[in-house]
Order: sequence, then C-alpha cells, then structure tokens
Amino acid sequence: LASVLLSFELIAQNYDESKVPSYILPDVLESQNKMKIANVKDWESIRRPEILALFEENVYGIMPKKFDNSNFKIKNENKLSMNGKAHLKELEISVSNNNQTVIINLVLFVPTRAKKPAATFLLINNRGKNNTSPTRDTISGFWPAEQVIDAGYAVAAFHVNDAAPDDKNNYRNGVLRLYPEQLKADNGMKAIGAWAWAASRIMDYFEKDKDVDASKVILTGHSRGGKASLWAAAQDTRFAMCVTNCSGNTGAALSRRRFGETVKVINTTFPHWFADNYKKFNDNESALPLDQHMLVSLIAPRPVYVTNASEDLWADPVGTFKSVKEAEKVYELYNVKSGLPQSIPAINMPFVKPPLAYHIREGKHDMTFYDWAQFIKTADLYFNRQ
Ligand code: GTR
Repeated sequence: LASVLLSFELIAQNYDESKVPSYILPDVLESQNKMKIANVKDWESIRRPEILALFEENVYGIMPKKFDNSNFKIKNENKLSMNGKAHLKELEISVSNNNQTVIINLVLFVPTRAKKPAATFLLINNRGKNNTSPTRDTISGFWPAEQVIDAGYAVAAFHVNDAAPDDKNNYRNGVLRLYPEQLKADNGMKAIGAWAWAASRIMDYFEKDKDVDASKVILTGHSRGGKASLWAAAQDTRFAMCVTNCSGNTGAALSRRRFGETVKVINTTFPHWFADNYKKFNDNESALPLDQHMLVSLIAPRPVYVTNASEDLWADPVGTFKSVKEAEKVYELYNVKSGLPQSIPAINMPFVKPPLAYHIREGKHDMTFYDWAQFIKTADLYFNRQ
C-alpha cells in the first residue's frame, strides 16, 4: 500500500508553471534579527554563519569537524596510465574516531605533461563504480577522465557508498559509525552530510599531495551528488569552485516552488539523506527559515557552475536558475559581478563566465562529456588558463 500511495504522489507532482504557488523567499541579506547585511564583514561574521547553522539544523544535519586521526595509503600507482598521459594513484583515506575507522577509496589521475601542482576536479560519484574505473576499461561521460586530463587538470573521484551507503537500511555503516551521537539527534547528519564530510577528508589529503594544487579544487557532483557538492563547498571554503549538475530539490532548486520533486517526496523516498528535522517541512516549505538560493550564496565569492537538462523537469530548471540569480546579491557584496542573463538561457546555450555559470542541456537527467566541457571552460576562465 505504501508504494501505491507513493507512486500516486509522484504522479501528482506539479509540472505546470501556472500552478507554482506564490511564495516569498527569505532574504539572504537580512539576518534573523532583521539586520540588513550590506558588506562582506557583516556577511562573513553574522549572516553567513547564521545561514550555515540554519542548514545544519533544518536540512543536512550537523557536520562534525573533529576526528581522532587520518591516514593516507597508496594502494596502487601507475606513472604511465592513459598511454603515458597521466599518473594514476589509487589511495585509501582512512579516518578514525570513536574507535571506528572508515575507509574512503580515491582514484586520482594527474596529467604528466601539465604544470604541477595541478588544478583538480573531484567527483562525488553516486553512480556505478565502473564510471570511475582506474583501469579505464569503462569510459563514460559521467567522469570523462581523459577529457579532463587533456585539458591539463588532474581528475579524482570517490564513491558515496564508502562514506554512507545510499540505502535507508545501511547508510549508518560508514562515516556515521564514527559519530554515533548523530544518529540520535534530530539535527544529526545522514547520508548526504556524510558524503560532504568525506569530500572534505579528501581535501585534507590533497593538501598533502604535491601533485595537486589544493587551492584549485573543483568539487563536482551530479543530482544527489550535486546536493552534496553544494553542501560540502558551502561548509568547506578550501574548495575553490563547485559544480552542481542537475541537483534539483534540496540541491540548487528553490523548494518553495514545489515544481517537480518536493520536500515531502524527497524525504519519503530517501529518508536516509537529510536530518530528521527536515521532515517537519514536508508540505510546509513556507515555514523553512531558508531556501536553496541561500546554499548557493554560501559559496560566494567562489564560482558555482549549475546545470539542468531539458527533459529533467523533476529537478525544476526554472526554479534552479531563479535560485542562482538570487545568489548574485552576495557576490555583489564581494564586488564580483555576475553576468548571468535575466532569465533562463536557451537550451544548449551555456553561460560559462564565472562566478555564476549555468546551462540547460538538451536531453535527460545525466552528466555528460558536453557538461564537463563547459565546466572546464569556466575553470579555465577562473584560473586564467585559457
Ligand atoms: C531522484 C531524486 C532526485 C535526484 C536523483 C538522482 O530519484 O528524486 O532528488 O537526487 O534521484 O540522484 O539521480
């Protein structure tokens, strides 16, 4: 019966722009005690920490900052992979706390010919591990390592299941073993928080690898991985740039529009993704003290590349673009001008200029060679590599 009810609800989602409810977005530049935020100092000392705390408390859960120790071990190395174009390192990043250890496996290719340390794309892989094959027996647009290496970047990936299995019965068997108190708290993190936490542990490793320029890491994620890439980059300012591909509800799309996936649907289908507190906002988005434009804003002044796909209305392209536009206000505080157009660009007309880049690609919910080619253009512009 539950699944019948759920599928009924999924069918009942709104895809009609004229049925989007009227809503008022919380002002990213007004603090909770109604203070207007007009400069970087007030943003960084008052409003930014306040918004981070609101997302922790109400959406993604607490992000634990401490652990007992961590170790990095090279499991396998090949200095002549990809026909000599890349140096492959396969690593185990183990982190211990509470007498428990979690191991995150990292695949890293460093371009042999490009200047080192290299700017690096790191993917939070939420799909099959074959997409990030170290032997390159599978080559897919989801993680087109050859294309990224040819552009002169290092390219790395870890799989979400190493941090928290993407399954409501098993998500506890990973990072959460290190932080059992999180499981008891209404504001405890769950799988998406754990994936974001793992991305930061990989950043800890990058800071120690002389081949990687840790000041130029582009954290990339698709869909549920793109929700995690935003949350990780919002928390951890060591990430220089964020890519959030088709991240949709509780990613870059505005929740209040209730277009496509809603908070209730996501919390019902994926009860293991967000803090329990988030369920209070099922069918009650207007009570949220935040919306997702504020998550994008937390990454300012660093660049964010946001995408949609034309056949992926579930992820609300219009609501995603509106969210990114709202975030412009915070970039303006930093005097970083966004050149985004007023309304959503036409399909396959990427706007790649940092700090806020956006495209809607023709086709399905996916991440492709085409998408990556655009991310590389933005990174080239931002890091002056063109
Ligand atoms: C869907 C989910 C979306 C998105 C997607 C994905 O089923 O409703 O929020 O995360 O999965 O990760 O591909």
